[in-house]
Amino acid sequence: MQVQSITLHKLQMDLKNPFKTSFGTVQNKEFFILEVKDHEGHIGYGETVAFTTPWYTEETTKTVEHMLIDFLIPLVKENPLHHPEEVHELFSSLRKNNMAKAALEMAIWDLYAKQQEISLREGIGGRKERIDVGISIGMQPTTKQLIERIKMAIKQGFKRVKLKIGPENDLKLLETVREHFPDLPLMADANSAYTLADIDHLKQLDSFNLMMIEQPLAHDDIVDHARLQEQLETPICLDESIHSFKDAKDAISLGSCAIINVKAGRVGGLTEAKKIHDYCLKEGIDLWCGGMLEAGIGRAHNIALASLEGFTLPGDIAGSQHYWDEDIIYPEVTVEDGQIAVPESKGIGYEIYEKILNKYKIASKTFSL
Ligand code: OSB
Ligand code: MG
Repeated sequence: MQVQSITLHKLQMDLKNPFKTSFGTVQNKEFFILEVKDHEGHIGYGETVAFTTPWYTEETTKTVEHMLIDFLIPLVKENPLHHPEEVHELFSSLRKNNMAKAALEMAIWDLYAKQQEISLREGIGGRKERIDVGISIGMQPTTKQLIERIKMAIKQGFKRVKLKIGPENDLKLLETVREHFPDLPLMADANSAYTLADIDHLKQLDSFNLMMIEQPLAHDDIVDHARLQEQLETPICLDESIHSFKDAKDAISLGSCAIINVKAGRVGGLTEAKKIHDYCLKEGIDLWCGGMLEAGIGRAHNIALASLEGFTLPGDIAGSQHYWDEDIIYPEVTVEDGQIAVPESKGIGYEIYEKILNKYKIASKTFSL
C-alpha cells in the first residue's frame, strides 16, 4: 500500500461553546488534518487530537507537528507498508507521542479501507451498524445552565450524560442534578482533580448512583486508583492513565478500574485501540469510546472504532452540530434517538468539505514520499 504523498493542513476552528473541565477550558482548537495519498489517487484522512497546551497529555499541536515532520513521515517514507496493522510496530522505535502517531496511523487505515473498497468499520472488524452515544457536558457558569443543558441532551435522546466534576463542584452539583433527573444514566469525569487523600470525600459520590467516575486520581496513576476502587462502590473508569494495551492490562489486573475509556489518539492509533478492545471483550470489561472535541475526520474515526462489538457502553460521540457551526466533512455527523448510523461507504465514509476546510486552514505542507 505504497504512499505517494502526505499533506498536513493546519486548521484553526472555534468551538461553539467553551468546554470547561477541572483542568482548564478549550475554546479555540488548532490541529492538523492529514491527507495520505497513494498513486491511484485514493486519499486517507487523519486528524490530530492534541490541544495547544499539554493539560490532558504531554502532547501539543506543536509537538505533534514536530514528530510528524521530523520522525513519523520519514519512517513511512523509508519503510514500505503492506497493511495498516504494521504502522504501530513501525512507530514503536519512537517513544510515546501517541497522538502524533495515531493521526498518521489512522489516515493510513482510511487509505487502506479505500484501496480495498470497504468501509473502515469492515476494515477494523466492526459489526454494529448503529452505535449508542452519550454526551459530555463541560462545567457551566451556573447550575441552572447545567440543568438546561442536561434537559436538552435528554431531548436529543443521548443515552447517557457525563458531567465534569472537581472537588469544588461535586456533591452539591450532583445532588441538584439527581433531584431533577433521578433516573438519568449519569456519570462524572474528574480529569484527575482528586488525590487518595480525598477518599472519604469521594466515597460520598456512591450515593448518586453514577454509572462510573472517570479518572478521579492522577493522570499517570494506576496504583492509587486500585486502592480507591477497593473502597468505592461506584465503578472507576480510566481515561488519562491508559496509553497502551499494557496499561490497560495492568490496570485491569490491579483492579484500578472496572471500565475503560479508549481514545485512539491517546493509545497511538486504531490497531492498539482494537487490541485493548479485544482484551476487554475477552475479560468482560466494559469499554466505551472517548472523544477529544474532534472535528469531522476524528469524529468519523471514532464512529468506526465504536462499531466494534466490545464497545459495550455509549461513547462521547456527539453530532457535528453540537460542537461546530460548520464541520469539515459532509454529510456532517448526526445523532438520532441517541444513535449514530455507521457509514457503509468506503473508508471513514464521509467526504472532506473542501470549502469549509479551506475556510479554517491557516497553512499546508506536502511531503512527497
Ligand atoms: O476527559 O474525556 C475527557 C474533551 C477533551 C479532553 C478530554 C476529555 C474531553 C471530554 C469531551 O470529556 C469528549 C468529547 O465529547 O469529544
Ligand atoms: Mg475523561
